[in-house]
Amino acid sequence: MIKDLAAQIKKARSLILSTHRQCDGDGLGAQLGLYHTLKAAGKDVRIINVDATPKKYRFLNPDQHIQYFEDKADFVGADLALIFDTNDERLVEPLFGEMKKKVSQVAFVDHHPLLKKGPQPTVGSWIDVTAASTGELAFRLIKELGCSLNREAARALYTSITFDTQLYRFIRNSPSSHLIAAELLQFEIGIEEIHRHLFGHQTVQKMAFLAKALSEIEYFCEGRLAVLRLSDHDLLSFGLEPDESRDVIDLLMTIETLEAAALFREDAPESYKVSFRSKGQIEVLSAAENLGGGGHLYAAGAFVRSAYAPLKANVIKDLSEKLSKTSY
Ligand SMILES: [Mn+2]
Repeated sequence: MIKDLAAQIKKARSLILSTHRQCDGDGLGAQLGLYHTLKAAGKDVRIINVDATPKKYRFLNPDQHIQYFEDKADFVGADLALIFDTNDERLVEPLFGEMKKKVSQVAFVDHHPLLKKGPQPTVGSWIDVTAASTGELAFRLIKELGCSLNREAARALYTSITFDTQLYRFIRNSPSSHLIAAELLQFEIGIEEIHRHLFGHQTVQKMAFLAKALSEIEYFCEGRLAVLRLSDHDLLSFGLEPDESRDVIDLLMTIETLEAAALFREDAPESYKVSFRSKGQIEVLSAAENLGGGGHLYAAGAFVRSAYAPLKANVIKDLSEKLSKTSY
């Protein structure tokens, strides 16, 4: 619970903040938001992430504040570690294993449902699935601690909330995202610039990549299901990093007839990041869990080692069965 967690943070002499690998704007903004407030309050706090920050977040100066876990010999423990935007320790490996050895307490701060098949969060974690973003949780934690916000923290938290709600489209029927954003705006954080960094920075190469990728969408279930494969060869040949394919599935979901979509991003030969989205008629979390992943009810994913054809057939079968049980 939040009160217990705030007490742990107050008690800790040293803290580490982290997030899942291939971080996104939510986990990154939440950890930077808490980092800047705790630092200003004089705490010994470090951010250690599993891998590099995608370049579109450069405006938050991540490399000035974040250490990247490369070598376990260099890893210095702490009293408390907080891991944002996941409660699945597998997404924090190999850092998580070192934390278990060298950090007295590791807690997740997250808004994803607990996995039905998979590891459970550590004792003392704070999971609230009603929050539309992890930034919202970080904001509430800062308030609970009685710390004061500053401009850098406000920019990071605004990034988190705006990214995960996709410009306030997915707010889980709660005014919280807007109310918090309104408070953050008092710091003159340059929101239009942030929106541009998050949603308006497509490159010419990205557009060329999209033109090719979108021509390869396959439709099933009378246009209610779309499936798309992005090959690592295509990403590389257009000079893109994997993070730049993150918004492709959201683009698919703007197709009016669609109820659900699956995106297969090939990270290496026969190794896929599968992403699922649904507009709400069917849940897609169980489809991700069947592949050893997790996520939210209507937005989920998994890392899978498999050849493409059987993986795709399996996913289409699963999703079309779910869709067949719903009405148009
Ligand atoms: Mn999130």
